[in-house]
Amino acid sequence: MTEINAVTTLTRDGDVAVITLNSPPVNALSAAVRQGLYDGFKAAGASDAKAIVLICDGRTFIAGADITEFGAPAGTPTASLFDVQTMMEDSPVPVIAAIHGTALGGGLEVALCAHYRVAVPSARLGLPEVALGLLPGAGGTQRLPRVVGVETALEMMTSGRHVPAPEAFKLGLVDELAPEGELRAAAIAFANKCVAENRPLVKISDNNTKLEAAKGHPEIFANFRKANARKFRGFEAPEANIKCIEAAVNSATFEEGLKAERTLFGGLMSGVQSAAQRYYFFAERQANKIPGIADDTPVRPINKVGIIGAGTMGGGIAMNFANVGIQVVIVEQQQAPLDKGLATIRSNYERSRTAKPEETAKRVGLITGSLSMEEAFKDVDLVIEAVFERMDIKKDIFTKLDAICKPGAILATNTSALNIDEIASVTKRPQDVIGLHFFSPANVMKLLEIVRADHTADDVIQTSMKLAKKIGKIAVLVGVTPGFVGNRILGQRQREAQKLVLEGAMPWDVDRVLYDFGFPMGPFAMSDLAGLDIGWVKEKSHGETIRDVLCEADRRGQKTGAGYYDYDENRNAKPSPFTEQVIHDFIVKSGANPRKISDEEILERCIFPMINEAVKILEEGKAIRASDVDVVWVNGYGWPVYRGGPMFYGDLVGPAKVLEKMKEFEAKMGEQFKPAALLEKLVADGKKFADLKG
Ligand code: 3H9
Repeated sequence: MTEINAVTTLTRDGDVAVITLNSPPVNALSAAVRQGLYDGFKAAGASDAKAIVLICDGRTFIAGADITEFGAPAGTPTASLFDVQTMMEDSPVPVIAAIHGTALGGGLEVALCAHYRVAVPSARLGLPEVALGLLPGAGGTQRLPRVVGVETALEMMTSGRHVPAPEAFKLGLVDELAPEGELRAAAIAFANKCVAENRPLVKISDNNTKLEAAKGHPEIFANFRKANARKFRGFEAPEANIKCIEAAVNSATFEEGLKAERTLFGGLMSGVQSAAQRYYFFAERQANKIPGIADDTPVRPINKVGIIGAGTMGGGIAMNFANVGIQVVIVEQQQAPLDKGLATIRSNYERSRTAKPEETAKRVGLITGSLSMEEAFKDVDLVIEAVFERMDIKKDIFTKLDAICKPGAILATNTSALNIDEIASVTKRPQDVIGLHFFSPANVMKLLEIVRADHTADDVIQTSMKLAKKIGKIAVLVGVTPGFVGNRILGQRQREAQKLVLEGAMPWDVDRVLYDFGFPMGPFAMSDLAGLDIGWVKEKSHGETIRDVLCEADRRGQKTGAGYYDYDENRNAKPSPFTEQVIHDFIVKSGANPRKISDEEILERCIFPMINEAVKILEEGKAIRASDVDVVWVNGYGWPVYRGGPMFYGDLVGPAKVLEKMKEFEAKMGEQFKPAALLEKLVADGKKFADLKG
């Protein structure tokens, strides 16, 4: 064995040279990996090997460029990725990439420069750069469509999808599927076969057949753009990816296409969106790290979960566990709501069709119902309570759970607002009590706020964090505070949206500004969708708020064809003269004059108090770090990922500007805008929001 460098070795198996990378955690293309590859291929090429296999140790093939190097000052000059790729493509002997785990981004771009690819069935291949606000910048945009065709390349590159190896095999991206666990032997055997059969040295860049098919058909691109306009709204990277494939089709040579790719890649790389999306990639991973709780903290086994409440929330939560093979028992007080809840779960599964019918049946079978907590919960490892937001009801439930559940069972509440310390206080085991705040619909939404109460044990937190990952959630650990992190910040935006309307902005003005900022919809459109009558009681309604008047007029949102907006039969919204009149009357009644409010003011009034509130949350230690706030808002509240999150955006605007505006608003409109003391300090110290820790 020859050690090429710290992360690369070269070995020999008969006529085949084997280059092995070992650069944990994901064999990303760091400077050392690139240099190792370059020197490894050079050494293998200089030997008498008749073929070369590139394989990786550890959990995965190369998972892409090393994102931590992006934007960092260049170190000692090393071989570039292009040098490595040229060396591979021009090798006089066949080069075979042996793929397990994931071949992503630059990793797949390297593999595409091998003459052949062998993969195990569990491997996944893709060009996910779009998720980082980028495009494949090492020839991937030019090579992929040459292999899989233009339409498939468009879909793969703009979705960033990780394609399973069996599908990649059908697409021609993989030449042979190797038995699981036998990749090295299979790749070497494949290499020997190439030699024995004198197989051609396939150079993808030379083959234009699939591009020719798309030449003269600009409608392929036009249709694709049109079909995905909603999905791509606001993002720069999907369009740049599409342009690269257009360049592949329309350029006279491979090199010309490559040049277009370079230019577009450079544009994205220096832009704000990619910076935000790359920041967010690490923010999400950072959220898993809990200071003071080591990653190897033991977890409690969770094999059976109990849920109280078969409503929309309880049912959605149950599906998460059944989806990963965990048994669930749901308890309700009455048979009818229990039956209804279980039927809804069944129909949700049938409608979603995410799994094969037999798998769906298995999942449905894992969820049972009961009318007795005593019966159902005596052997559960975790109970999640998802009933009305009333403290007396929750206390009653937790008193019972304390008596019923086995020692060591985790007792969780899905409350979105109530004080979990108070709930825990009725039990003799507050160390086992935690908040698991799912977002609706709980089987779809990714975010999970895990709420640490005063006495919650470390292993209960660790178990919850690991369990969240297992069920596909993105978990953020937060502290007990009204509304926790997400809703507490949301409260600021909602309050300002309402106030703006009472000063003269129309609901559709506020919605438009927030929609243009990148939110999927504004607060008033959202209210109409959810139903204006949520929490509204007819008997107690006396026209005291705009909502009261709208509900009294039977304008209860989309479901009644009218709310803040008027809706046509296809639920298309139109500004409503009725609502406008209601608002006008309210303003006149208050003795004020409606004023013209600029889009800039709408945005700043909605967003800056959110940033200020986030700083208060960090000041109070209710979130661990600034980036956790961003993870909550991107995942749970539709903050556009290309703006990083409220904290990242705050840094873009500048803490000093946020402070200045909050002071200005405070002077004009009072206390609600009082800047957080920590915001004042942050500005005085010349620091950034990103520096804040809770
Ligand atoms: C690119 O390739 C551009 C090219 O076109 C070239 C242009 C010239 N770099 O996610 P995990 C770390 S762009 C550096 O928890 P999993 C990650 O931060 C790149 N670090 O594991 C974490 O560190 P820590 C295109 C990376 O098993 C650890 O690895 N490629 C990178 O759930 C484990 O990660 C991508 O976009 C990286 N590229 O998922 C793929 N990737 O332990 C991005 C990961 O300190 N990566 N890390 O927190 C992924 O999608 C997932 O990490 C992967 C594993 C599926 C690979």
